[in-house]
Amino acid sequence: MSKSDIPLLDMYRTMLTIRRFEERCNYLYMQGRIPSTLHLYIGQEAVATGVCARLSPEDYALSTHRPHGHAIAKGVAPRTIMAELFAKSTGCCQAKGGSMHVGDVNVGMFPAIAIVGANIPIAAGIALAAKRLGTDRVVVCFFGDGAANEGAFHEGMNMAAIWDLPVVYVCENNLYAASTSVSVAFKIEDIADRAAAYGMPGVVVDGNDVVGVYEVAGEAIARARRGEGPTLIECKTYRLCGHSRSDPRTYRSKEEEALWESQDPIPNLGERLKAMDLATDETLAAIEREVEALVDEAVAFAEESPAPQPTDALNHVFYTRVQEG
Ligand SMILES: Cc1ncc(C[n+]2csc(CCOP(=O)(O)OP(=O)(O)O)c2C)c(N)n1
Ligand SMILES: [Mg+2]
Repeated sequence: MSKSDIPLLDMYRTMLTIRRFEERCNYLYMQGRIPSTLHLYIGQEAVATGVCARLSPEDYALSTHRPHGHAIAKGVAPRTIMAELFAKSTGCCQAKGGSMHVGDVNVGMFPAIAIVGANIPIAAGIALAAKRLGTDRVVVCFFGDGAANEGAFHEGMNMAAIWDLPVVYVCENNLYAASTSVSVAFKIEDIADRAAAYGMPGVVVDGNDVVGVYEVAGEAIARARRGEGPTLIECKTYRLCGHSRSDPRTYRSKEEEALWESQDPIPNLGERLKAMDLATDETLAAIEREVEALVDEAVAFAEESPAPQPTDALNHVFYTRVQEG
């Protein structure tokens, strides 16, 4: 790889934006300023970033109960995500979604789906529509290790395979489904092995290495775009935070957490950028300031935005097709 081939600085900025955005969300949540719940993506930023860096705004992405990182990487404006978390009318779902449903179809980010595994067959359906409409759009479907043990995984993967649909399935194996370890939920080492059962390629990649993710995703997306069908990518990663708002994390050891903290994808990429002479400490500090300002602005926008009106409650909820003739 040559230095100019991969948008490393852009990906560093995106990863840092996701991290700082979510750290602020956590702080605001603890202050009681964000209603509902919060599942943070801290530690997994390299996955969303490396994959979405390969997508165009016309391509689609689907997410889960842990969607902020995917949404930011796919191009949803952080200020509209923050406003959504604050339940304001300027939110990306106009306050009807909240944390677990953020999205913006204008940039190809479907409102996230919090039913574990449910987005897998839906992604196949969207890919079928993209194919039948004659577009070259690709659909990326992010889900966790827990979703790979849902029936919807089998149905969606099989359908995508038999119809050679332009979809890339990205399983973020962060070693836990809430408090359940993959060691008790799977008899196999690699979830990607299941791809063989559907007749599609299965690839394992270090999900904390944004460059590795970018390369693997690039191949899978190009394959889907050529009409050659789906791929299952398993990204081995770790969430450096609790499952959701109140998680004492008693199901995992401090030693395990420390090991993964040493593999934090963001400082690791920072060091790599410096070693490659693509950045200095000052470059990285400037990106840090830029990101902090962006998050400050997102919070100010959310705070200043109006709450929805009671009369908005039924807007955009029902679709009525008027019969002609
Ligand atoms: C069908 C279904 N069952 C249970 C839940 C409750 N639930 C929410 S997140 C979660 C764990 C999901 O684990 P995983 O798929 O590995 O994603 P991660 O939380 O690790 O990102 C569960 C069981 C749900 N949302 N949907
Ligand atoms: Mg998981």
